Amino acid sequence: MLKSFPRHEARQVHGLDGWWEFAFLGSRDVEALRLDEIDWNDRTAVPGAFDAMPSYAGKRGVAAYRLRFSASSEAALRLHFEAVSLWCRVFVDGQALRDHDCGYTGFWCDVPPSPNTQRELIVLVDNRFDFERVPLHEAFFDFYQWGGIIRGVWCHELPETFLEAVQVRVEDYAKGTVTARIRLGGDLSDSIELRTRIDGEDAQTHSARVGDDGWLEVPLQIQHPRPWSPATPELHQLRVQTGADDMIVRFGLREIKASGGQILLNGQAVKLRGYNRHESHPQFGPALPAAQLLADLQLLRDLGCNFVRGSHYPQDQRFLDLCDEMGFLVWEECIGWGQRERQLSDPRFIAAHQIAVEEMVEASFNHPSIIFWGFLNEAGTDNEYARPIMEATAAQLRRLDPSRLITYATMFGKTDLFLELADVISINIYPGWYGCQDVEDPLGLVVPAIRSFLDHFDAQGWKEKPIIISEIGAEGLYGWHDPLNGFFTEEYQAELLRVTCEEVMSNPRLAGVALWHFSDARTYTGGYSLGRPRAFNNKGTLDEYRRPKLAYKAVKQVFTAHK
Ligand code: ADA
Repeated sequence: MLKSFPRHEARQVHGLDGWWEFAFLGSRDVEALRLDEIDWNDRTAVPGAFDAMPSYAGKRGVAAYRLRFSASSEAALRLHFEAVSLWCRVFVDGQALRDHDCGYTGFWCDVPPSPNTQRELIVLVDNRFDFERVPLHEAFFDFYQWGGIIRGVWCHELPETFLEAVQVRVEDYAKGTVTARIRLGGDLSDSIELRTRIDGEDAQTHSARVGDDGWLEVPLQIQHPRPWSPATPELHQLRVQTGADDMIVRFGLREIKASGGQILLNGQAVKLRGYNRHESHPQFGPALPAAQLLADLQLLRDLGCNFVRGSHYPQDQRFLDLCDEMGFLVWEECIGWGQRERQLSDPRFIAAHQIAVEEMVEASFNHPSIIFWGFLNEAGTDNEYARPIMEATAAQLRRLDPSRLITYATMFGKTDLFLELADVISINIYPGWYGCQDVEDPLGLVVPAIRSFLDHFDAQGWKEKPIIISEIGAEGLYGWHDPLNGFFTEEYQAELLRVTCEEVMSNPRLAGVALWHFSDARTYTGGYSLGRPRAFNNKGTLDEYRRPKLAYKAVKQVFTAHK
């Protein structure tokens, strides 16, 4: 089974992916449900989205999953769910252990010890929209939100003292100095004995104290530091051991800064050439097989890209591991899409969002590929009601990780109120698509629109901030051509993206682009989809099966010429 980092050599970790027993219970009330009433009449794949399977396509309701697994008796067990969408409650041996309400972040679940080696795991999953229960998910998002245990499940056997997290903070990427920040769980003594080993180098022993914030810090020097960059995606590994436990994390030595209107990677200006990407496939929903994760990156590499925006939620950890290895730069984003006052000022939403941000950073901290933390795509940032959550999230991200840049994609470019919070200004704009129904030459709008934003930001005094276009694009229906090259043709889409990419690559004021978007993705089923032929967002440069449209060649030509 493909285990993303962190990994373990000493700790027993059991992969629980496979065929699980399954029952779709529809509109049953979870609170009133008795587990012994469930008629386990089917099976399903974990990871997988049950409603991406033909038998349950489009269904919303409660689904029950069951797996019997074995683990050492009396061991303290912790289950790790990499993502369950949208809501779930976890039971072991009939006991409810915890709920979780964000469909794209991982979470842990402590399992009480038992004299038995055979355990029964049941997960009730609910993919219905319900603001009370899943405030981060809304039916109005322009991407289909499937249900199920959509990413891997692992069972960890833990000794009395164990490692909860190891974060590698790079102090000086060129000299190879780093600080390992370590969080432990279980029985803690005043002074903790640790062993560290970097790559194949000699192991070192340390004795350290846990700080007031619950972390202990160990300074480390890498003997043979190799900087990470897209051209040289060199990775290092750190193994930390304490007592009977260990954790192996992978990291890269690199520095990311914003200065003089540019994004600087290891001190050198970098122009971001890339795409927004949904984890979406007609057959698998959001639970992409390993081969597809790799295929997506191979296609992006062939297109001449160096950048991916994970729209609009944290991406699969296996995908991020591949980005580290293949040298992609990543915008990792917390779930959000177009929220306004009702959500942004609701205490349940604010609390759930704060937890999701924390879970995102915790899972993804060590990926050198991630250069931006993003949040709240296209929220109501032209309005003061958004101020508290925008300020709080920016402060939270800076506290959790001062080493990366933060940004958010705004649809309000010129009237946005919070640009001072972002290290990088990121604008979602659709010149030549939305709102151009009365225009004779819609393609002619693209370059002037882009430049007018750049002039505006400079006039507002944001000359120091890098600016990227975080979304731009047009719909192109795969295989659709007409003699007029009209809207929805592959030709119109290809030309719009060509003009855009030329401008991005030749205009020094732009630090990059994330085109909207990599591949067509299923969206709403209800009335909203009337504006989305086939109920897909068809602005993909590839269709949903990753078949290239004409835009593929157009973008590739420009991106590879400027590489
Ligand atoms: C927005 C949004 C995307 C998508 C896009 C579009 O910018 O962030 O998720 O909906 O518009 O296609 O209109």
